[in-house]
Amino acid sequence: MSRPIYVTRPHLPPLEEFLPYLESIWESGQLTNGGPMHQRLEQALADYLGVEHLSLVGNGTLGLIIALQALDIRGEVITTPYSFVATAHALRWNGIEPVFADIDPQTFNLDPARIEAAITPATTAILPVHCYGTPCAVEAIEAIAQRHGLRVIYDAAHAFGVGQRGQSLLLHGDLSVLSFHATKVFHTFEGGAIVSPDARTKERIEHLRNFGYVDETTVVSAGINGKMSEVNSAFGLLELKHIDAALARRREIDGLYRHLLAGMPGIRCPLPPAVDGGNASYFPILVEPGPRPGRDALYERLKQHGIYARRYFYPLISDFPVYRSSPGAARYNLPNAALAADSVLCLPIYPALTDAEVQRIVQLIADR
Ligand code: T4K
Repeated sequence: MSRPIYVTRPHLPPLEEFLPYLESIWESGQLTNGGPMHQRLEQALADYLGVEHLSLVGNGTLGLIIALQALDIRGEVITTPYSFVATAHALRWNGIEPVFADIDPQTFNLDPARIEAAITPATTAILPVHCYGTPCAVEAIEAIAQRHGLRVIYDAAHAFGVGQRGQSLLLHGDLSVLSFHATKVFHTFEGGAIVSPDARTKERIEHLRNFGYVDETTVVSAGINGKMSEVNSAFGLLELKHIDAALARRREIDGLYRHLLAGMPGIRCPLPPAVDGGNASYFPILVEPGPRPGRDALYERLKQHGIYARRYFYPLISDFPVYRSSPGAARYNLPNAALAADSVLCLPIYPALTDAEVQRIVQLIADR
């Protein structure tokens, strides 16, 4: 009986490698609130990602909530329906109305033309997602933002380590928010980070993530508990030692899938290969309509064989009852997103996945 294969499995280094970090935390007695592990991880991540100002947070969702607070975003924000539900939830938690615009079918990211068409006098910002780690049309989005005086916060939950023309993707927009959840390319069990353009914004974010405290007696904002603990930070430091090998293995798997799936009737690999700065965080395939069983039948078939692929992102965020009455949420307004939600299947991809397992998955797809 083969082991179950999930859409992802967290990378876990040998346990012995983590013990010295734990000993150090035990010795220091500092468990959270910006201790030495936290400080070291912030610096190490900023260096690794090629950014200057990075603030750790407890998870990506808190990161989005805090980022919106830091820029004092109100009113309406244009965002994508084709994402994990946390993207829109972060708006709602700030009392902001999400306005859904359609995606570009090539990239699964917000289509700049549809963003511009959705702007109203109440629009204050754009919240695009670098879906599956594919860069958004950053130049076009920034041009729109400038023309209309809007802020841009990138949900970069999938975009750890993604580069464009040798530069970090995280340098675009007013802020970028990463997720370090266990299912992500780089993880700290739970965690995330906000990348800021300057020291002042970073400082504001750091007050917000610590209840608004500046010092023992001064509170400057209605902040929240958005901190990362020392254990999570220490694990991040250890993970960073393994990240290049993990990314290399992901890219290998990405290449193997493409090779084995090439020319298979009814199956398309919609994204470019994860070379040139890609992080191979997901491996979406498009199951095209035709005589063979469709996407949902394939999803079920794989499940019967112990392979837990996922329909990221089905349903669309705009299809959930809490968002159905938001502006732009009707399916006729979002034809590309609706088609993607109904035809994409994300295949398992993670460093410990073996070539034989990839072959088995592809064989099951071929035999459907
Ligand atoms: N923005 C975007 C665009 C996002 O994708 C996300 C999160 C966020 C914002 C918010 O960031 P965080 O607040 O989460 O930091 C998962 C993750 O929970 C979620 O972080 C992620 N996006 C989303 C795309 O995927 P589920 O509901 O698919 O999780 P779950 O528990 O079904 O896990 C998927 C598979 O991973 C499981 O079948 C088995 C495997 N797994 C999972 C966990 C948690 C493991 O092997 N070990 C584990 O510990 O949402």
